[in-house]
Amino acid sequence: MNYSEMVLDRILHNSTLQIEGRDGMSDNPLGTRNTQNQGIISWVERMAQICQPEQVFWCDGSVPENEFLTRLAAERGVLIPLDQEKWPGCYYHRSEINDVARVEQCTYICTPSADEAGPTNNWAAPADMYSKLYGLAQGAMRGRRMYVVPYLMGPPGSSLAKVGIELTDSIYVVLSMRIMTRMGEIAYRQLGESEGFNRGLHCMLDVSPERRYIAHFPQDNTIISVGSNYGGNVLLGKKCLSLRIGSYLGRQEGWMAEHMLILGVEDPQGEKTYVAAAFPSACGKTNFAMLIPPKRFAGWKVWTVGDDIAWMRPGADGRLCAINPENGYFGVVPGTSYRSNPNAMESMKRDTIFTNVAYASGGDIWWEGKDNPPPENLFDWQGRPWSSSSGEKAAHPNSRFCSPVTNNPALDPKFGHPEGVPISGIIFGGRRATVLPLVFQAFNWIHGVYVGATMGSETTAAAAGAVGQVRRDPMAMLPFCGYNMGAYLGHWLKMRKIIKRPPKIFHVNWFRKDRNGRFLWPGFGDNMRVLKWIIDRCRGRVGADETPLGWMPAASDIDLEGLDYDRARLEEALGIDVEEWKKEILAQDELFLRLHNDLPSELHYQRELLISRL
Ligand code: OXD
Ligand code: MN
Repeated sequence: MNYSEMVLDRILHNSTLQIEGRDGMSDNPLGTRNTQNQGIISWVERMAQICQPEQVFWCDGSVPENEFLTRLAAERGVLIPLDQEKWPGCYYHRSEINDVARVEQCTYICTPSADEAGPTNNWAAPADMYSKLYGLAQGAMRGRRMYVVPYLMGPPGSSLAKVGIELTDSIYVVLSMRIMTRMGEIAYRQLGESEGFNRGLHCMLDVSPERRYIAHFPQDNTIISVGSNYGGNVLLGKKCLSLRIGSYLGRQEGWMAEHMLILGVEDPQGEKTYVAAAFPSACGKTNFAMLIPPKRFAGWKVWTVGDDIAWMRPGADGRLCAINPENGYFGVVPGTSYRSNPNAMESMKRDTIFTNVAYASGGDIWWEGKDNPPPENLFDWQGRPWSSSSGEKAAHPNSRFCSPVTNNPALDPKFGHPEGVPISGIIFGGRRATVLPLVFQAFNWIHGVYVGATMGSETTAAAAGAVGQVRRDPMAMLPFCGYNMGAYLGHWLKMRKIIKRPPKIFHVNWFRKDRNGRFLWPGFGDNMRVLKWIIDRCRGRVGADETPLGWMPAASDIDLEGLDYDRARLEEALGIDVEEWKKEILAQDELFLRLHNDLPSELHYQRELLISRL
């Protein structure tokens, strides 16, 4: 008996509850129980006994169900239909003002010992957290529906795919999960009779930061999220299962769950090279994953496999193979335009849920950085009338679009392949105004692990808290690692032994600025020029200079044709300032001290080697 069951036994005694679903319309089968899996049935029953919903609604992910729930959400004001001519199938949602981003201070890893969660995670003892959260959930769905959402992360039939069941009292969550995951029968089929599914319970409660917990129980493959309705906290397939629980399972089962986009670069001869890239939240993963090459690269094409999460394991040929477990994009909206990311604009043109952008009467929407100026009669994300003189942003900086991947014109044809795509390169990158050059390549896998582990980035609006401060974010996984970060880095080192043909590892920084605060590199589509060098390195087609940081291109190695840009700025973007680097290495102390007990010694050696090279 695990901690969850012990706590449940204490709370529930012998109470029973009918869990057959109904939708209130006797001739309509929507909502009725749709699985025979005894593990699911008995767990749902126990959760319903705790939450005491008026009704249990078993979701099947079908079109009629989606229409029914969308109608209901619109009737209740959870979704506002947009102008259906202009935005077919699109809806607008406003969150509570206090519930607009992931909350790392409310996110817990509940392992039997604090050591297993490690010094970078909030920890609570599983029995204590179960008691607290089942206590909060008790009777929390009285007078409400409990939706049972079966979902599959990953392509059906993939050995990497995982099944989750999310119980939620939020229609917004159900409708978003239908976009973000493969929802319904497909999940039951993958699971069969097995009880090996992730158990996720979500209760909105009163959406108060006082009662907000996102708790993970890796040993039980269980997640409980209460008091929020914001995507990253409540779409449990995403950060909670795919990264926190996923990283824990990956270590046990010999694979990797990473905060990485996956893209394929096709050259004019049709040769395709796949890379995965880890950037912290809101640092341009979606833009990079959907990059449109500049005119100079006519005949080249970038294909998107994923924009946020990669699950990877060695394939039959010894290369690392990656799948995107998700089925949708939950991307940051402000700054997105036909100039910055046409494929994202195409992706959100239809069947999209927008959250916390600005709303114009008549059913239009707007955000800072959109191609057109703000329409008349605009209301900000809080519903207040807005004009350009308001002095505040109309759209929340972390406002989001939630769109099906199939809307993306550049979706890679291998997106749904169960075996995934072979990864030739891994790219790490942060948002750094100084120090970090535009691009360099690690000398080998272990050096690459050090480069990823010591990655730093300026904080963004994707998480609640101060914006713009440099924090160490190993592999962009600081908020998402479901166990001890030191052990996680050890897992990366171990993977080297089971990947016969490991990808090359790179670091990029699109955000370096000059003395006047201007970006040194144009970014966006022109990142293709750097990507081309990376691909050529992966394929052993181009030389590089050996520098203290790793292999680097000379400024003349980056193709600048067709770009109105001074090569001297590229030289500055590629520059290594030894004094700045000494400070950078000292700044890594914070991480090294924090992880000291569990940090693999290889990373200490790598740091020494870097010092000796400077
Ligand atoms: C995201 C995040 O939403 O990283 O992808 O916060
Ligand atoms: Mn992310």
